[in-house]
Amino acid sequence: MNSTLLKEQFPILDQEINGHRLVYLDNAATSQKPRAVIEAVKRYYEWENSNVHRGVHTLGSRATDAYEGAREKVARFIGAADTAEIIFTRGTTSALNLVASAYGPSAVSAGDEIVITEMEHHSNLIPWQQLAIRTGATLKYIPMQPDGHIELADAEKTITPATKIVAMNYVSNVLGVVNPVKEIAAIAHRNGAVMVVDGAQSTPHMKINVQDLDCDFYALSGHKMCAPTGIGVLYGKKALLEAMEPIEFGGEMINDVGLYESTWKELPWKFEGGTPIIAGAVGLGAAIDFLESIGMDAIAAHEQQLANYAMDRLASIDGLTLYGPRNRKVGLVTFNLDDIHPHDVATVLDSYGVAVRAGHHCCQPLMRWLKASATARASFYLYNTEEDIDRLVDGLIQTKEYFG
Ligand code: 7TS
Repeated sequence: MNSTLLKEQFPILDQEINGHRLVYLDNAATSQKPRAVIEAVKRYYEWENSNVHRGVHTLGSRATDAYEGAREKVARFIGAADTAEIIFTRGTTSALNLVASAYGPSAVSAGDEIVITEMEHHSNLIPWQQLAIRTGATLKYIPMQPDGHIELADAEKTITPATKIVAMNYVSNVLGVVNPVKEIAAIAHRNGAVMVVDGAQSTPHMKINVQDLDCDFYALSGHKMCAPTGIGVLYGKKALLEAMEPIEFGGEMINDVGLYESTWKELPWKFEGGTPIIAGAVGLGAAIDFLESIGMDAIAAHEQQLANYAMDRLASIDGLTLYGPRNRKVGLVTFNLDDIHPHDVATVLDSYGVAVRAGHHCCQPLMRWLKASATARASFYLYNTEEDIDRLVDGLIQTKEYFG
């Protein structure tokens, strides 16, 4: 894998910011888009655009084929057994909310337990908090080790026969830790609970097989994996999705509408009310083709190498605090520099053309756990190089000098 050559496929990276070549290290927030994806969306609008599942005209079938073709690609990409298990959503947030709203109330009642962790992104925390408040269920947290990883023994202790739902991110967007979701799914199942995996930060960076993980639900966002914004996926096991009622009613999700009662389409369309995100799905399909042409294992290996290089180089900076486990599997590092506010760090880095994110990263409970009000984060992707990390390190040294 040649990241320098790959970079050339991302037009946005070929620019200067504040007089310096752009180094984009905010991939956990959103990734950049390769020409292949931009072209696929353009071609869709120039050649195929129409509404889906309704027109008998030629464009109607082209758009439907493109949309349903993207669903097939997603199903294959994440190892789903059936395209009926792939529901297009706006992203991870709406996918997780769909599970909490459509599955939650039927599965959880007063006295039951929902188990999550303190490292969850707000999108995988608030929906369960709300479900607990509304149903009278208890929200429980699997304890984290001092470096942020989870021990299976703690999961065993926290998950009990009263647990109905276990929800967890596969990869933390702050700690960069890879959670043992397959093993925790097995613990959940032994206790009669379902396992919901937030795959926002895992799907872009490693090979995913939902059947191997044996999770019941899996959520992902297209925009973090080279696809456009506004498209995501909820995977759910067919039997669970079949038993769930839709939460959005309207066009396209119905079978028959009467004055007082209606019936729904079969899966997956009963959860896709209204005109869907057709161009987004087409872009996601193109992003999957692009990622597969490079190979998810190659991407994972490249990122692991970058992350460990970054951890080593950052550790050499005096006054820099690194968060999360030392040994990295995914390309993401979170830190603070002396007592300089991370927003100031990010602002000075931007003046050198280096884009990182600063803030609470939508993980306020985790920030409290880390005893930090905010952190800076550099997150890598397939087009990043060791030279990009050198630029980050140089920028941090300048930042230190700037703040004396
Ligand atoms: N879950 C995790 C673990 C995430 O990192 C994010 C977004 C989401 C869920 C929500 O995804 P969305 O596509 O629905 O917004 N994380 C970040 C981030 O770390 N910086 O910006 C967005």
